[in-house]
Amino acid sequence: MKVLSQFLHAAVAVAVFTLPCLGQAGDKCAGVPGIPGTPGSSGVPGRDGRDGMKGDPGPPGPMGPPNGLPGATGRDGLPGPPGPRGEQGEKGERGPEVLLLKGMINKAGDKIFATNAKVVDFETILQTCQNSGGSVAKPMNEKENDAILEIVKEKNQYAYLGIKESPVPREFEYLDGMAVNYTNWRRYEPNGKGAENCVEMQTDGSWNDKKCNQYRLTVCEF
Ligand SMILES: *[C@@H]1O[C@H](CO)[C@@H](O)[C@H](O)[C@H]1NC(C)=O
Ligand SMILES: [Ca+2]
Repeated sequence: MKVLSQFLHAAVAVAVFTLPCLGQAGDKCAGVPGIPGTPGSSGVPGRDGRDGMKGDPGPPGPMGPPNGLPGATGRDGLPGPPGPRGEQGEKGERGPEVLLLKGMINKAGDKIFATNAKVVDFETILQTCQNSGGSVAKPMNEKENDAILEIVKEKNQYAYLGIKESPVPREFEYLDGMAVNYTNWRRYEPNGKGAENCVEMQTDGSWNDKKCNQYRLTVCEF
């Protein structure tokens, strides 16, 4: 290659120097050097080479988020079979009719709490209490909470209270819209964030926000 190129240079040089003078009519025969030509344009790019070697593994990725929150509580199971019949109590005064016969009554201050032992959804409890001339039991202090709790424990059934979630999630109010002045939430409750609009009392007296379509003990106040 190198030899060939040198040979070509040499050949061109020789050709230039040995060109015969073609001048006519006595012109001096002295060649003028020509202008250098313009460079040629680049050729098309070459093809890609073969794949290189596999690289090292990358650094570990960032840490993922902490474990997910626990899922929602499932629906309540079916109610258990009725317990054995208790002993007959003393005969009481005549009370609100619907509730008196099979029911149980408790007193706190000047409030009377009563149940008809029916386990139904919130809407039915609301209707039953209104039709009896009362309203759904709503404990407004510890003494009233304890009075309702006695009934709840006696029947061994959670009861809905006369408290509902306000339009502002996590804030609860009495059914007439008044702000609650006493609460007894269970630990981590209320946790429904707008999805559990009713409130149940559990068998230890603590409260839990709960959907309104469960079956709970009817307890009214008068
Ligand atoms: C809340 O108000 C009611 C009636 O106004 C009252 O009977 C009750 O004791 C109050 N509760 C507390 C915890 O102050
Ligand atoms: Ca809840």
